[in-house]
Amino acid sequence: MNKLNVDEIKKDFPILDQRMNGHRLVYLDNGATTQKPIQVIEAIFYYNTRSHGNPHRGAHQLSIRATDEYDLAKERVRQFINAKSLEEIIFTRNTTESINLIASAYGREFVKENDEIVLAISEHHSNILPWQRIVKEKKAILKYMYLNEDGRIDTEEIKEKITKKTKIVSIAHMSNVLGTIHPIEEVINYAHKMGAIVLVDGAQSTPHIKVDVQELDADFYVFSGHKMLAPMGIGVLYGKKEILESIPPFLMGGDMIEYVYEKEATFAPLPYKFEAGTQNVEGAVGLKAAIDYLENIGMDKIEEHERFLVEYALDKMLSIPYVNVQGPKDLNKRGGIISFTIDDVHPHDVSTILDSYGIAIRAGHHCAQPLMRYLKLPATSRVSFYLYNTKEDIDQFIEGLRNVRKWLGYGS
Ligand code: C6P
Repeated sequence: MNKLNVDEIKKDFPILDQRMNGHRLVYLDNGATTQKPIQVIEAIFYYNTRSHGNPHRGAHQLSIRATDEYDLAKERVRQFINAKSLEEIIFTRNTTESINLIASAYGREFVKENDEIVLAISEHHSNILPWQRIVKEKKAILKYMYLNEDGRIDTEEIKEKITKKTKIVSIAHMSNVLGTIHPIEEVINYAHKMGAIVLVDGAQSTPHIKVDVQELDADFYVFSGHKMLAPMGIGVLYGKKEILESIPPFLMGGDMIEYVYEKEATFAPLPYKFEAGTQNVEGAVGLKAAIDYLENIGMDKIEEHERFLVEYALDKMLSIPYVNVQGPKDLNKRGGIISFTIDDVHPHDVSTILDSYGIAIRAGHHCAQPLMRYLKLPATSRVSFYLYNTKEDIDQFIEGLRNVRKWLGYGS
């Protein structure tokens, strides 16, 4: 088997080579954001020292170089998710902005009174609040697909909630809390049969598994660069060309116009119509370098490595009697995120105690309060893995975990 050489990979990430609170740093908060390899840091440095200018706006060499870098990055993203054309790739700030763009622009244009919008109960607030607003504005109806005992959405729930009244289904490919990989192929097929369009929130999936938007037949697919080794402030909205063409612009301003008159304007073709204002070129350059890095290693190998880490961590965690793991136990139905609680200890304390052992994890409601309420949990602790994590990282985490209750004065 062609395994990842994680020791070599780790050398590319300068931030990981440090001690934290007197311990070897173990970074297990990749669901929140990921670290950058030197290749990404250098690509941004070279761009800033050789090619920086305002793209699409100047005839001078630096503007031309910036335009070329921006367009090259977009082409790289197109290949990465196998979109049909460049017109279907829009750069945004992040997943949140991509979803807001669709909810506002598509929602305002096409959602009518009594139309239904269907989400999963496990959605991140970024995939709830924009829909709540449009539903209020349009007097439409918001419905949720609930999870079964295993933390998944099953076929009955899909068929019960998605109906001929459904206009839009918006669902995460992978839950940021439970790690559940939702059956989005089934959701997309069924929603299309019912005449609805589907937005897939790929914030937690795109960094970890191979995504092919044409094979999935998703109408919109969105993700953030900073969760896949790229800088913060660059995100992607993929949309089918014919749908993007049918919706009005979201933000109005420079670079998204064709002609502007005193009282009206015509707009630029796709994708520029949705990219008002000066673009984040260095973010795009960083995203391209991140994709180069990931594909050079191989998304299949990254997925396999994370599966190994999850299996190893789950096995150890499930053997500790006071640790309660949330979400699917079946490895085929989950990605590299594990949420858990420890008997008698608040998740924030778990996180603070682990930090004192050099281990970075996240605790809280993970911007998914409706899910927490549904699970009847105030909060969870969460570990989330990436390609640079090792078996040793998990061993250090488990050792820290075993100390949490002792720290607070419990016998074990
Ligand atoms: N989840 C987490 O720790 P932005 O902030 O726009 O890059 O991503 C928002 C977002 C949307 N959908 C899902 C499924 C997400 O996980 C996130 C970000 C982080 O879980 C920060 S709250």
